[in-house]
Amino acid sequence: GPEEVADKIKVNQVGYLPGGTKQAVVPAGKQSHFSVVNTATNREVFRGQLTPAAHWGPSDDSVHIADFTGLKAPGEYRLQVEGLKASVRFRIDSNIYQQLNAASIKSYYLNRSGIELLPQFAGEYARPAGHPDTRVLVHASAVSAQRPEGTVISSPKGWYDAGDYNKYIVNSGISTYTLLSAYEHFPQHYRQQSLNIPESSNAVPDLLDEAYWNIAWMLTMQDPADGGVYHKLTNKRFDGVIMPHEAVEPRYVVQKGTAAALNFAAVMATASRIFARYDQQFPGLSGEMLIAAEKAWRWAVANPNVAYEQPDDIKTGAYGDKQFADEFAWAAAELYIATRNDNYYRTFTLSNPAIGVSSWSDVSGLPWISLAHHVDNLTPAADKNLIRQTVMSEARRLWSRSSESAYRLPMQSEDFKWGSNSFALNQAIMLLQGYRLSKEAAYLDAAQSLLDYTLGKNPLNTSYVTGFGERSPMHIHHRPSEADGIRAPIPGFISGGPNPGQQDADDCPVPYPFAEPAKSWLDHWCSYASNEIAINWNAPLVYVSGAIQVLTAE
Ligand code: 9MR
Repeated sequence: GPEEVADKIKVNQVGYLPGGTKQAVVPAGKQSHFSVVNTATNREVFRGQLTPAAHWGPSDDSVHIADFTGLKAPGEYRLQVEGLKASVRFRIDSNIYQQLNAASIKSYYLNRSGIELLPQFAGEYARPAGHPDTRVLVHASAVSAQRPEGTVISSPKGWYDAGDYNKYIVNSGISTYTLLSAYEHFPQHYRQQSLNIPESSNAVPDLLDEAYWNIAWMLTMQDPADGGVYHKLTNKRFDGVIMPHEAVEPRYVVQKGTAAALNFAAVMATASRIFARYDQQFPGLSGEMLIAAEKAWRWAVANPNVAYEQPDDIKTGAYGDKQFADEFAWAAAELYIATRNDNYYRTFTLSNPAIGVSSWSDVSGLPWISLAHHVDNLTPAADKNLIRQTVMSEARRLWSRSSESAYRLPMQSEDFKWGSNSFALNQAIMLLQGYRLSKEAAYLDAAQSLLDYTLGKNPLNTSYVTGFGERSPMHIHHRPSEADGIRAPIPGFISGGPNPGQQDADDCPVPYPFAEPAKSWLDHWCSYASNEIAINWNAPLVYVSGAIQVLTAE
């Protein structure tokens, strides 16, 4: 209940790596010390001093930090402070994020469109295929000379975007890219991972097989006649609470746009360089992706300002970004890395690109992440110091916010928007780039603190990932999880998280228990504004859980 969270000790409910930083949050009180107790022996194994209490704006509460980084022995523990109830149990284990990382990727398989989920892969979440999308209508907003009204195209596969059953190119951009970058940055880790998906027996890493399921769909969203890319494939209205195979409303591709073309170009350019080494398994694919990327780029250059305008008869998600400078910079950078053509680098720098923490509408961090990863292999045209310094300055900005905060988080009240957990994890991605460039532990520690936050070290004492942690979401806004008759939601999904906008309040039969930015969350099916799941929110969970697992062990 609402009042029961304030006096709780908050920990990462999944647990910690032996070599990683380990922090808990303790409500402000008279005590100055904490202890950690092994649950098997009931013995105290660690004792430490609490930091002085400090106030955190986003939750309007005062807390101490308990740091037990010095405890490295694997085992199961609780953290205790005199006068308070002990924390939930947590583990220290050298593989602690492996299962989380795998489940966060497996959730994409479980959200696939156009395929039956077989029991051998999906277990109790097996279900018939939904949305073949082999007969999709070209909407009036998308007609062209070659594809007049009434034209039917085939656009199968892809992932459902979120708790709804539609497929959106703009949001596929950052989502697919983030998964591809996880692989590009940590290939060894992902080559060893088995997700038990239908493609697991091929010689391609499962993460790439999973990404390809969506990339294959994205490729069909390009009009071969002109290279333009449709904004989305959608119903006219959101479906009710039904399973995918029961949702049979007509499907449409809607309006080509600049954001769609550039997201498409960036993803295809990134994918073309990654799939190049799997030419045997995917003959010709890498080259095909690069051609598609450049065609989409040329369409965007010729149509630099086509914003998505939701047609009157279409009521589903808009993803209606109107600023394209960041998408141009991103696509140019990915095309530059893929082709080594300096013209793309010049186009990138000419836009004087800023850096920021990315989201579906602001992708300004992504080109810098890619350039920093490839910095030692770029052509002489690239300003390598600028690339390093730009990423480091953004990581430093986040680190300094984190170090000043009572919860040790860069998150400010204004970061608690729709999908706030993805803002937290995208901050972690940027901090991890700072660590990868500098090897200064402070950046890795700050990223760990954000992962801890999403897994329970937060004002609501809740792990936001389904199936992980002692207290986790049970009623996510996700049609299959709600309609399947199974009590537990599909595992491995991160809830959008606290959102003081509460845009769904009128659609909810119960009020949100709290209004504070970091506490404005409702674990109810009705809460699409705080408790939905989405491919762009899970992707940074994949990246961060995998990266911290790998980098801490090194
Ligand atoms: O993540 C999107 C958020 O930034 C917007 O404020 C919100 C309202 O337009 O839409 C969110 O995206 C939703 C999309 O439009 C449809 N599928 C579910 C997405 C997550 O709620």
